[in-house]
Amino acid sequence: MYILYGYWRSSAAYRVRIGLNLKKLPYSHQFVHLVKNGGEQHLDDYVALNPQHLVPTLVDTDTGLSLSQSLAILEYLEEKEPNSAILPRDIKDKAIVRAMSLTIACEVHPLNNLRVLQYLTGPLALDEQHKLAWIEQWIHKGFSALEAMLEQYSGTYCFGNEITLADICLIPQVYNALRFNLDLSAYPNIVRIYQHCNTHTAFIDAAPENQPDAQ
Ligand SMILES: N[C@@H](CCC(=O)N[C@@H](CS)C(=O)NCC(=O)O)C(=O)O
Repeated sequence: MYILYGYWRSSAAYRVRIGLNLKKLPYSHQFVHLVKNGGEQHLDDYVALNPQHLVPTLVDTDTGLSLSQSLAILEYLEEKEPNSAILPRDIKDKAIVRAMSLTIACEVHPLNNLRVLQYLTGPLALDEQHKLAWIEQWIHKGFSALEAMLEQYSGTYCFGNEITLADICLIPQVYNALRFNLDLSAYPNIVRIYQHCNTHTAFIDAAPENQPDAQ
């Protein structure tokens, strides 16, 4: 059994929800509200579990493991629960899928994380318009790079015709971009794959609006 500490709008928790759903692994939620009372990710009990002050954290009650970092969690699940694989077997294919995934998870997402935005608008006194310009800058940089990779490698999904870790990373990031009303017309492959993934129950059930803590 798994326990997922997450928040409905967290892209990184959204990734883990998709992975758990794809592998049909039952899990229970522990909600960590990232905004209320200055952010429950900073409460002592949660920091004891995850010293990074970030969601998600996955607890595996079978092994007693408590794990942070969505990509580490997804790779752990992939090795422990290999059904419905999210990484190709071929080492070159697997490396490409990881490169696509990291294009989102390392180059885009961290720059637009809540605490980064709070630092920009707090200590650095950026106004709302400049904050949005910052968000757009990093999403466009990452999506341009990914679109070129998709041109080369995509099929129905990011890599060929099977769902992989790359789709799991992409869909929450597109959700995030749409939240900020970004124009995605320059990325036809990204939009096509986003729309297609969102017809799949694993993605629909993981969507932020379908979470019990969604407001
Ligand atoms: N690289 C981490 C990122 C985790 C992360 O940034 N989580 C965000 C939500 S998507 C968070 O907890 N933010 C809280 C904050 O910024 O205070 C992962 O993939 O798990």
